[in-house]
Amino acid sequence: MEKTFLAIKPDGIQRGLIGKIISRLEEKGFKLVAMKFMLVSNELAQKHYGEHKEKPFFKGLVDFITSGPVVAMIWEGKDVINALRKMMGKTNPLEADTGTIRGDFGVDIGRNVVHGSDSAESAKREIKLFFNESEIISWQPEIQKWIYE
Ligand code: DAT
Ligand code: MG
Repeated sequence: MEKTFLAIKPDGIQRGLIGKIISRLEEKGFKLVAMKFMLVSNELAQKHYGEHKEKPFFKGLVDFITSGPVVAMIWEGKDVINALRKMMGKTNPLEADTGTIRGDFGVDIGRNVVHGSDSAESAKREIKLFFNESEIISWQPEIQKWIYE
């Protein structure tokens, strides 16, 4: 089973979307294994978005992600990295399909509600940036046998 990192950004928190977003992932059948409500420090934001350091939107992105609380989570399941990227939708919410989180809840690219790891490598890196090993819970949902064959 794969793990991925998903964060509800400050716009999602301010707009009261925490419950709706988490519900979609629970209803899909993925398993929550870590979660915290937290402020992202400038240092953590710079590391997290390191790949975009040279981009013109980098400063705005760091200012935004540090502007208020986020919900940081780890989700586990079959092909979960790719599946959550699909459930999030394209980066620009106006291009994201209806039925996706960004497609249903967002308008502007700089207010696109969620972050999700885009590969196995970034999932590993981002999980390590946001969580200690002891914060990741190994548990067996009773419903699992009705989700996986
Ligand atoms: P994603 O969040 O879909 O993985 P990304 O990694 O390319 O997208 O970019 C990270 C975040 O940076 C994205 O969620 C919103 C912001 N961003 C990306 N491209 C942008 C642009 N052209 N203008 C403003 N913000 C942008
Ligand atoms: Mg990305």
